Amino acid sequence: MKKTVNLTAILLLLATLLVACRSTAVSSQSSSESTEGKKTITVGFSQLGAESDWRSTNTESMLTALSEENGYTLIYKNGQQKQANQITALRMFIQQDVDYIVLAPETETGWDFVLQEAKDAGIPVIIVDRRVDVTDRSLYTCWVGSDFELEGQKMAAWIHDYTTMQNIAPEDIHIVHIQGTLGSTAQLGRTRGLTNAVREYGWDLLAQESGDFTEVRGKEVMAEFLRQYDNINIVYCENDNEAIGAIEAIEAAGKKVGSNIAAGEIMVVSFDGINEKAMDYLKEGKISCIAECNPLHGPRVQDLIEMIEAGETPAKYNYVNETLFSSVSEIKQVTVDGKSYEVTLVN
Ligand code: GZL
Ligand code: ZN
Repeated sequence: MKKTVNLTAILLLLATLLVACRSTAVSSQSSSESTEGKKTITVGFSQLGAESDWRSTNTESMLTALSEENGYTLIYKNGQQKQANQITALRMFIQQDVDYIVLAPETETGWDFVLQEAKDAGIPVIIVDRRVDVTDRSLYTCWVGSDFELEGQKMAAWIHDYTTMQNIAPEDIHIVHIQGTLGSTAQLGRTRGLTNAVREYGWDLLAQESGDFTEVRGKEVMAEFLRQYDNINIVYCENDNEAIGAIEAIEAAGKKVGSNIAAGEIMVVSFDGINEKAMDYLKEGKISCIAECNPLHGPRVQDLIEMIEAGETPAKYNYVNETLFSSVSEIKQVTVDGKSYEVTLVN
């Protein structure tokens, strides 16, 4: 009898162990299950940096949308403005076999290899904000962001309409151009918008230099331009942080910013419309026009992931609609390639 008891005991012990390890397996499975028992989606998000107000608002939007309560496990990595750091982060996400990779790329080129590794690992990649320039576009599932060239074209159209209204001859428009991070889609598009207009209208483009989307560099570059040129009457800044820095340099040089070019004011235009100080400057007329660049991509990325989860195929390129902000009440809309765009008056 003793033998049988042992055998039964052993069988009982084995069964208990089996259930235990199965439940561990289940619980480890459930560790990726949120409290409501729904499977959480693990996302690796590589953000390019923290160079501007736009960027921090964008990061906040992404982290709020891809939150635990929304059913996500988010691994967030900030690249500190270095592509190498972003590539390292993507390799880590692949190692951890995340469900999705979301990439906000610093510049357009240099992504082919690491995105191929993600594809080989069967991990869908969503690009957000700036674009990647890869030979094989199947390396990413989709992109969401702004039409940066349209932003530039709308701004150039606004400058043309405004200066025409002020009866300023094209050859008397002397522009300095503070560019964004060279090679980023935002810089490439906004620069194309201006340089095409310079060629089309015959404006005098005095100089171009990157301010890297930061206030410090915007101020340094503007101070340099003021030392080189005494006839600047328009400053085309590729984001608000640069514009704030440029205005500091202009006022430090004893000059006045404003839209009254004929009276010798220097007209500043910019992009983003996030930074509170820049929006105040817009109301005061220190900045004459800001092309909106909407950073709230969190909910948009969440929608894209949920579409993919539901087995649907999202559009490859998902553009956000944006406006022009201006305090110059006479210009209520601008036309680009025959299409008209409302101007949102801010005062
Ligand atoms: C545009 C974004 C740019 C912003 C800048 O979508 O990539 O980068 O315009 C930011 O403010 O630094
Ligand atoms: Zn002149």
